[in-house]
Amino acid sequence: MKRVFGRWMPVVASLTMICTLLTGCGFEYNSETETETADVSQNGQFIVVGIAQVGSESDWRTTNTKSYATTFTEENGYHLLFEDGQQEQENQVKAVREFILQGVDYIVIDPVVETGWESVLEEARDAGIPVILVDRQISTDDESLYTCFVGSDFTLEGQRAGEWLENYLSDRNMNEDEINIVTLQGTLESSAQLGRTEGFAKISRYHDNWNMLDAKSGEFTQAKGYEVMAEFLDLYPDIDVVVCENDNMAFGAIEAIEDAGKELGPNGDMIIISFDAIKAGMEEVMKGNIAVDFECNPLLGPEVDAIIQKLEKGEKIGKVTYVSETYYDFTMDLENIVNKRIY
Ligand code: GZL
Repeated sequence: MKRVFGRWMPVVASLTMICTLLTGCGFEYNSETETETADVSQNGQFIVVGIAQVGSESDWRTTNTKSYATTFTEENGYHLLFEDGQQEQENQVKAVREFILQGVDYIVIDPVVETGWESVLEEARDAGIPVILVDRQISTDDESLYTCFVGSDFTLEGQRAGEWLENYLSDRNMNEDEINIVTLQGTLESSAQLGRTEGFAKISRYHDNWNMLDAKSGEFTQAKGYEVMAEFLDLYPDIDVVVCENDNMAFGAIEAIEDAGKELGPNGDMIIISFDAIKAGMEEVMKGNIAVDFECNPLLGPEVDAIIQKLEKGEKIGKVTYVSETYYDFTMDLENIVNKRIY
């Protein structure tokens, strides 16, 4: 489709303001991770990208949004239309329909939940607009509804967490002990929640002595995480392991556990296994409040930029790209890594 610079001015003016607000969110951004300046054609054409973001529920999300805001800039050859879905699928669907109406060049969606996307994605396909899924996936039999996915393998993250707990317990000759486990799940039916829960279950099912006492959604937020953990502490007097499917819920759980006068850590009453490994989460690992934190890479802006640049050149791209991730636990010296952490 033809990109006419003049057509975008009124939209760009207001959205540039939104992006400015976003980039003003006080994050220190490590310029090394900013994308290479894309080729901007001499006649001032830009690639117009519409992003339908999940919301602003967590620190991870803030960094993820910042990554898009600092990648899809005019100096990199883009105009960014950005919509915050406030964790509601209907808001994201509305945003995608808006992008279609405005004839953007690419639609980027981070689907808050996996189902309910077919009709709006058919509209985007009928309009000839490529859709790139980021971070979370959708469940559909029709793979023609999106061009590709780039993000984390959540099931692998959950599986690694289960394997870590196996090693932790065997190191302490606790393989036969009764281990009471509660789980603070993320937003139900999101691929991050489904994957992490499923991955951990792939391991826990081999351990009859792992008692999966309860699981409840903390919506990936700190406030809800506090609430759910306080409830679990009332219900279960002897919790050994708390699995938090993101750091913000872990922060809420830490508060609730401390308020209940319980000790965290390998020599305390219980340990926390968390996900995201944002800087603040790793600082809790250093304090011993989180035993292990599984990384989930939020810096997807440059990944999407690279995909778009390939598509612009007519190059073939893979359907699924998983970003590389690791984990950090209490046995590691994290000082240097944490100091260098940009988010
Ligand atoms: C994971 C992402 C999740 C994070 C949460 O990639 O979808 O959503 O783990 C965020 O912090 O809210």
